[in-house]
Amino acid sequence: MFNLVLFGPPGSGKGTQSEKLIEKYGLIHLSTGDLLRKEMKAGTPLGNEAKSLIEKGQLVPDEVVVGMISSALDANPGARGFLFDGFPRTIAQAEALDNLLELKKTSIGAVLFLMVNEDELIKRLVGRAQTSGRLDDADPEIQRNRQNVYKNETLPVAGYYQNQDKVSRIEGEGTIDEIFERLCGVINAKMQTA
Ligand code: B4P
Repeated sequence: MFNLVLFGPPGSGKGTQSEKLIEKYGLIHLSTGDLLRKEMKAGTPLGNEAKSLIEKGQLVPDEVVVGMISSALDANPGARGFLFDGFPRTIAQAEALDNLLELKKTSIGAVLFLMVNEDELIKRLVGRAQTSGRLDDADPEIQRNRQNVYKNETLPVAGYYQNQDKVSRIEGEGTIDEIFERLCGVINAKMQTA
């Protein structure tokens, strides 16, 4: 099994690149953002709780997202590997993920960190707002809040994986295909030594 974490600030292209990576490597895509939006659309109690936080640019509680990931891992027993997109977003989530994977006798093979400067991120999210219908994209104040939450709560996760020597930093600006090629180069090298 080979498991990847795609890491980066909001708007860095995690969702965009995940679509291409799962196709190439046959991995199961686990995006907590997508899972939460599905719950919101279905109007479940979990979805309603998530909606009130996401609309403010805040994170959903750790136990909620960890529960979702745990169920998704159990639902895919024969997977070749998982691509975690937008998860973990806190140190507590990273620790919980390590424990869940250990129970399944596997671990994270690589953490790919998409590096994009803040002006470019805001530009992309403003662009996405025009088509996504996502309430967390529409308001510049919420976007600023999301970038702050990222710096305070999510960026330390990179340090957590750095201590395990698993982080590869990848230039996240350029065309979607250029970035995809950079990601594949790193993944291929990691897979050879795994
Ligand atoms: P997510 O759904 O994870 O989304 P994201 O971080 O906003 O975006 P992503 O990096 O995937 O960017 P994308 O490819 O779309 O999170 C949404 C919210 O859910 C969070 O704020 C949080 O509240 C909650 N949540 C999710 N996971 C959680 C967790 N684990 N714990 C707690 N809460 C959680 O790209 C952005 C735009 O850029 C797109 O329009 C795309 O077309 C464009 N783009 C992509 N690549 C480009 C390129 N190379 N050049 C130009 N534009 C590009």
